[in-house]
Amino acid sequence: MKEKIEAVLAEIEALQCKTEAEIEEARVRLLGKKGEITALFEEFRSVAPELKREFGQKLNQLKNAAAAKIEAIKETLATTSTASSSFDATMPGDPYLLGSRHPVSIVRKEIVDIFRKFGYDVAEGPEIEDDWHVFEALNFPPEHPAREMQDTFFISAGHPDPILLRTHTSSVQVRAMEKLPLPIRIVCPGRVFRNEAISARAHCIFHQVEGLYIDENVTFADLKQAILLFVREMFGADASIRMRPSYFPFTEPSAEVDVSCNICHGKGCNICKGTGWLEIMGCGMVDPNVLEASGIDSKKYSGFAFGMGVERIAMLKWQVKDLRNYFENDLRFLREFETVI
Ligand code: 2U9
Repeated sequence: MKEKIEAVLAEIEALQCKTEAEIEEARVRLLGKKGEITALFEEFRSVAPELKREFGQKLNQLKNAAAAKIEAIKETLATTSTASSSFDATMPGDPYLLGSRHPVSIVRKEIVDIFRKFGYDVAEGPEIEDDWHVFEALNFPPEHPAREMQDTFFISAGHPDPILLRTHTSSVQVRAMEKLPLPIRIVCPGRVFRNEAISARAHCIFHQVEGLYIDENVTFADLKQAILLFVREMFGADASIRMRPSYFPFTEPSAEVDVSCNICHGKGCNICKGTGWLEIMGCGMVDPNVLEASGIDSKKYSGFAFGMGVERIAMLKWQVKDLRNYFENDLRFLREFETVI
């Protein structure tokens, strides 16, 4: 019996289990009803009375050693398996860092959506253009300063048909007039390029939304009403407009449009420089020369056009004083628009 007890003791000492199932199997093998230690207790009954005390003690030690070893293995397994599967499906997930729309994109979309609601289609065109679509078809006289190198980026200057970066999206409207059936009612959002020194108030790249409506009997009254409706959608139902006479080669008559200052409501503040008005866009009736240049009969058709700088509208909306913020992609600036998606 002594040898058997020593053999089981050695087995307990060498015992290793990797899974819960292996632990249970070892427990049943050693301590179960038909287990090795239980069998030794059966055998203990027939041990000579003078040896019972010695073997009784040894058997109890063996049983305790087996139970303690099994308990220790269970504990080790529990801690290591907790570490390896620390995944808790009930914990809140890691937040996704969503990007946000750029403020210029937010305002451009707002402007375009308003005109789409009024029934305008959206038209886009190339940023790299030719002289005809940017200047000639838009009634720019040959000596106009915009045609000079210091105002326009030329890709091939001095060429008989120079290639240049568009200085306004009006070239998209020219392309539309050349190919679309009348009536035309479009808005043209896009990036434009002007050879300007970069400062808080000017940049060599900016964004415009221009619009064009050509049909029979389109009048200045239609233009005024379209702009008033747009301004009320964009700046609030209590906004009003005023128009000041202006000049553009492509429109006649032409006007600059001011909106009532939505900060001081006409009282005068430092945003509107005490005037109560903010300049937001230019507009006018399409010059008959421009209609004719694209093959539209100016006796039968008339039209209005308007144009605005998206960064300027965004500056007014959020009172951003320095235009350069819109181009530098500084995350501290862009994150201020995260909730505006
Ligand atoms: C065609 C005919 C006429 C588009 C127009 C303006 C007035 C205008 C400026 C506002 C600020 C440009 O971004 S800005 O510098 N635009 O004042 N644009 S009328 O007139 C057109 C366009 C296309 C065929």
